[in-house]
Amino acid sequence: TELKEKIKGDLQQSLTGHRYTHVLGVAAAARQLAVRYGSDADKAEMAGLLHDAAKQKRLEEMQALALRAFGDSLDPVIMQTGSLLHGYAAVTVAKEQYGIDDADVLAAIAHHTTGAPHMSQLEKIIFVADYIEAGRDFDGVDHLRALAKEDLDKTVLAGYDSTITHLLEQDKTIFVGTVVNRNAQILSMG
Ligand code: DGI
Ligand code: FE
Ligand code: FE
Ligand code: FE
Repeated sequence: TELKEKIKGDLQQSLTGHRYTHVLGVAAAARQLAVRYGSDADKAEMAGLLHDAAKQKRLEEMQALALRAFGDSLDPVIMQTGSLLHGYAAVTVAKEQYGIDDADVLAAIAHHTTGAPHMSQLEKIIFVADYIEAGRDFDGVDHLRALAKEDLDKTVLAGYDSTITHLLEQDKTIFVGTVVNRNAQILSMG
């Protein structure tokens, strides 16, 4: 928890006030979800704190960070898009600045934006906490918050749907991997 205080201090310096508040909200929501679903609350809080640690870096810096953790294994679309890349870049921040080596924590950080085909419970918790943290205010957030108390998998699916619906409404491109991951989530739910 000494490490957590150090991380919070650093994030308060490197993030805007708005983003720092969001990160604390995700850490708190993740801890609550972990308790509810029987996951490790300390790992959930740590992943929540660090998930957006690279969000406000320049694209070139995100690319250099992500390259150190993932080499050339990342989809080129992710590599060229800061909004999709910042979680992968944050993995290197977690490893190199804070010595985090827990594979599940690092995967939860990496996959928080677009999800992944077969997410662990911790990955799902961070994916969901990013939507439902107390500071979020978008159409449908109350539905997601209520669903998150009932069924984590249904909330993951509803999260994908919320993002894709938002992108459709804004005439934004949809990363194909997001759709692939949503399909995998549906299939995993039988
Ligand atoms: O970092 P946050 O704002 O807390 O949230 P996030 O990491 O879940 O999402 C970051 C941004 O990425 C958000 O504006 C939505 C966008 N995004 C998520 N999935 C996709 C996407 N953008 C595109 N173009 N395609 C996607 O599939
Ligand atoms: Fe993010
Ligand atoms: Fe998200
Ligand atoms: Fe976030």
